[in-house]
Amino acid sequence: MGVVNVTPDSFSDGGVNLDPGTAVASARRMIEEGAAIVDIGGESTRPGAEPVSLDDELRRLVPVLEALKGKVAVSIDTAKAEVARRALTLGAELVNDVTALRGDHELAGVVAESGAYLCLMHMLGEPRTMQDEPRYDDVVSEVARFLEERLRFAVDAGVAEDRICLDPGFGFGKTVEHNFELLRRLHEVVALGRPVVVGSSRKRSLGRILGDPEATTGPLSASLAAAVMAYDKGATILRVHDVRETVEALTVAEAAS
Ligand code: HH2
Repeated sequence: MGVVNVTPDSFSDGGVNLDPGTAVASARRMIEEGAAIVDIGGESTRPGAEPVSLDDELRRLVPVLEALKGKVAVSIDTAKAEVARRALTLGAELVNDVTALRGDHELAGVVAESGAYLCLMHMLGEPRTMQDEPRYDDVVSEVARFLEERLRFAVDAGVAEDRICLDPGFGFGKTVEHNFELLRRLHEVVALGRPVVVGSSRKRSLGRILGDPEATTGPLSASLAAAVMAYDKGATILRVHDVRETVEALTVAEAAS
């Protein structure tokens, strides 16, 4: 899954794809490089990010979705039912909701009615405050229990279970140690029986484990190592900014497994 953030402020590619033409070209390039789907977002969820209005999110996304319609498999990265509704009419196939249907009470119905795929992600708190001393007794079992509960919620709301994938939410209300514990024990999330998505690409924990306590991003080399580890531990969808390099790394990992 390639990442295209149509935002001025995303943590690693803010501004790069804010122009619709550039975003469309990036999405097409990622598919050529081997992505199966491109995740398009109009609101940053980086630590400390302020929410974006519905109008602003639609203004950023609609021209990009219109240009990609019917040409590229698209996932829409939003927590807003209205954005998802518009994206689905413009051909999006998957709704990627970092709030796991807790943000907008209408979103579950929109996904259920459309028959789209759905990604449910774990986040402790909300982006503005999520990195303020996150605490867990056991991060992996708490994340797994949360995802199991949100999976039940989505199914009860009418989303077909076989359309749902789960994401432990690397970097969303987690310390460096929490993130690596989740990667180490990813099989406990895989055991829930749904495809698992991991989005560790360029995240700050990768820069911090390399020794920079103030890092806000991680380098490509670390992102590739994390992607290969996640793949080896059972992840089926890797959400990444650097598609070509990740496809190459995963091809080697697959050949050796
Ligand atoms: N990470 C980000 C955004 N959406 N969705 C899922 N399912 N999993 C993730 O790990 C995930 C996500 C944050 O990364 P990015 O989109 O590059 O940055 P920003 O939120 O600053 O736009």
